[in-house]
Order: sequence, then C-alpha cells, then structure tokens
Amino acid sequence: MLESTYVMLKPDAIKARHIGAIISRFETVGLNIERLELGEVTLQQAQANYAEHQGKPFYDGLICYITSGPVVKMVLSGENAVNTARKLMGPTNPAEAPAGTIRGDFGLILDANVIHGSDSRESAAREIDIFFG
Ligand code: IDP
Ligand code: MG
Repeated sequence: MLESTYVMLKPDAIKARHIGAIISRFETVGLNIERLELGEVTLQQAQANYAEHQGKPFYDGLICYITSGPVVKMVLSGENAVNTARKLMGPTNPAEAPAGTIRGDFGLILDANVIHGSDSRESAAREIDIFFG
C-alpha cells in the first residue's frame, strides 16, 4: 500500500552527528524523502504529537527533551511506509532493540531513543499536519 509516514530524528541523533547515517537507511530500503527540515519543535507541536502520553510519568521529560534542540523532520513515502519505517527503527527501548535497527545501533537509553516514527496511517496524517501542515 503506497502511503506516507512522519519520521523525526530526535535531538540526541543530531548532537551525535548521525543524521546522514540514519537517513541513508530509509533511502537504502527504497522509501522516498518527500519533505525534509532541520529545526526546533515548538511546545505546541510537542504537546500535540505526544497527546496520547499526557499524564504519564515520563511525559514532562519527553516534552522537555524533544524541544531541547534541533530535530530533523521528514515525510517518507513508499509501499507500507509506516510499518517499514517502524521496523527499521526497532523497539522503543534502545536497550532492547536488536543490532541492525536504528535504535539498537545509535541509542542507549529509553529517554533519548534517537528517532520517532508514526505508528499508523491515522497517526501519520495527524503528525504530518502538526509538523508540515
Ligand atoms: P514509540 O516512540 O516507539 O512510538 P511510545 O510508547 O509512543 O514509543 O513513546 C513515545 C516516546 O516516549 C518514546 O519514543 C520515548 O522517547 C518516550 N518514552 C516512552 N516510554 C518511556 C518511559 O518509560 N520512560 C521514558 N521515556 C519513555
Ligand atoms: Mg508512539
């Protein structure tokens, strides 16, 4: 199914200078880069993107972290783009992410886990609107 997804490299990935290495994995698998922007996440965008986590113990730290420095915002398109991107990213916790996944290869801790990716077509449409709408 041809579709689009929202992917965002988090501040730790930019600080560690892993932008090129990570984006390269999405291109290698055959996804197209439709939009690409380096910039800050506003508080409003952070709260909208992570609305489902409001009230959880890690929520305040998450909002603080994602607004702490530049990120790379992307729209990727291709066959099964949502699930393909999530598969390349690996599990949420880098400590549990296998080698070969982005979180497994570039991350160490759950609080700074390198990358965000939409978890469904509906989330993708919502998140693309938040960041590029
Ligand atoms: P996902 O990014 O793999 O979709 P979610 O469960 O949607 O994972 O969580 C969103 C983000 O919140 C994670 O990527 C991570 O940065 C952060 N997070 C999730 N659970 C925890 C936690 O237990 N402690 C600290 N941060 C967390
Ligand atoms: Mg999620």
